[in-house]
Amino acid sequence: MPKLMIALDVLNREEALKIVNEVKDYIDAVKVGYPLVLSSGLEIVEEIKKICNREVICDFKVADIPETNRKIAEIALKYADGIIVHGFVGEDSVKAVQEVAKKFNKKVIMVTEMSHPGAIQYMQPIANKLAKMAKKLKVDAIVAPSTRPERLKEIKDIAKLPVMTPGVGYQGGKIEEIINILDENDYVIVGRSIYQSENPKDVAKKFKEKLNKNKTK
Ligand code: 3DU
Repeated sequence: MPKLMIALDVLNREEALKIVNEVKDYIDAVKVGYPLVLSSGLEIVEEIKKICNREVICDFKVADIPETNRKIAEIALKYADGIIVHGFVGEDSVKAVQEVAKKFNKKVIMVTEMSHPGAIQYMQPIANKLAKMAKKLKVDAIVAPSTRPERLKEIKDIAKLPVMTPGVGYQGGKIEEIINILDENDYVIVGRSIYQSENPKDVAKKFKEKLNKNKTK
């Protein structure tokens, strides 16, 4: 059964911790990004881990020269279990982050094709190449879109790596349409559908059940 990762894109510490506390029994991992870290500080990662004892990944989509990437990774990976980087900046920039991650025994997750409509414009044409690069570099996982199941499958088939897939819920992706592509090493990322709901706990539970039941193979 694929894992459920909550994208915790809320803008204050109290709300973030309250949601983690509510959903902790139904999630396998937490993704934090600029919205929460810029408003609450990177220490929020430690606080989240204290509450739920789950993997926490920093979605910083790091996309700079190797030297700057290295500095960002050194800071983020003191706290987080993994960091998301962009692949389009080239192998050297990704490798710089991998070197830091190796030191801390943490994960590097590389974006191939994003899930929003605009990703078709510039990312999709190079995404299969990025998937090949991810495989070559042996990153720990890749990001690929659940809004386009056929692309998710193609990218996963090329990279042969675990996938963290965003787009389920608010962006239109459906678990039923991707479940047969995924396995127990993959993560389905859900943000707004959980944290903006009236009852995040119930919604997280429902997503978890869907991930468990929906496999039709
Ligand atoms: O659409 P949601 O609210 O379920 O959130 C999706 C999360 O995944 C959010 O943090 C966004 O920044 C991130 N993400 C994508 O949506 C698409 C990508 O290709 C990569 C990350």
